[in-house]
Amino acid sequence: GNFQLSRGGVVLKRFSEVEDACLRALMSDALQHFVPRYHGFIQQDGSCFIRLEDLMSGHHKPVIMDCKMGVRTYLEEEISKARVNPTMRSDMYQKMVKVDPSAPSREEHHQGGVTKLSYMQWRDRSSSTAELGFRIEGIMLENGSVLRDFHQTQSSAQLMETLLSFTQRQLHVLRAYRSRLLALKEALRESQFFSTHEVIGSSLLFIHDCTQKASVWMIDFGKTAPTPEGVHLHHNVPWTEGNHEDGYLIGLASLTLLLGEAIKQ
Ligand code: 4IP
Ligand code: MN
Repeated sequence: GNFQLSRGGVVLKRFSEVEDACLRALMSDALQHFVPRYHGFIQQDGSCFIRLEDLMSGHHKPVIMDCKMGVRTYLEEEISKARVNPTMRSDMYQKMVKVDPSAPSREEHHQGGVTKLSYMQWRDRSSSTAELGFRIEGIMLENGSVLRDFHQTQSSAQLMETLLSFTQRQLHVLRAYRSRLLALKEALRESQFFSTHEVIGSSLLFIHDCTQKASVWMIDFGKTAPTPEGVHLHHNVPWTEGNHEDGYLIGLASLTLLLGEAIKQ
């Protein structure tokens, strides 16, 4: 998607002011060892790119899974946008009917469009996001092929099946992932960044290969914003409009639990 070519252990990603600010803060935070190294931004061919450590470069034929974290994947401002100035997105309507022709309301069918809010809410409800606090976005296999058809992977049983096939049931991989998540939980507890940011649309990237190496990284901070004055987030309670909660820790707990069960199987 956003990523450009990798050169010398660095990947380029289209510049975002929001993400740049997050990555800067993260480099000296308790989370620094869970985030790819940030090397600042550059101009190239008239566009601006951020330069990130290439997490795949230390791996031979890596296998990768991207899990988008949180109980919602849209910003609260999407709600006011949909109320004040609703823009009908035909591209999102198309994506929706392709997965489930019965998903749009009669009115949305009539308009051939949905608001971004409506689309994102449907995505969150019909995946494991709303209930379990994370969803699988994609998997890249050892041979480089990419699987993206997880739109309706919703139940714990479906997720378990996917986790087992992603790891090919290798115990050392499952264990390494689980301990990395436990370490992340500790780091999140200490993190100044996490206590002051609403983390929306961010992913955990799981990477392993045929050696013993397996790790998890926090990526994608394009919708991660400092919390408003006076708002203190818990990250592990339900979201209601206005409380800015992201449910990040709900997703982390779900993933940790699933890995624990996978280890026992
Ligand atoms: C995408 O939907 C993702 O939610 C994108 O988030 C989001 O970009 C897109 O919104 C939306 O169409 P699918 O994954 O179902 O295709 P992410 O970039 O985190 O994957 P935003 O801009 O919200 O980050 P649009 O408005 O960019 O189309
Ligand atoms: Mn995406």
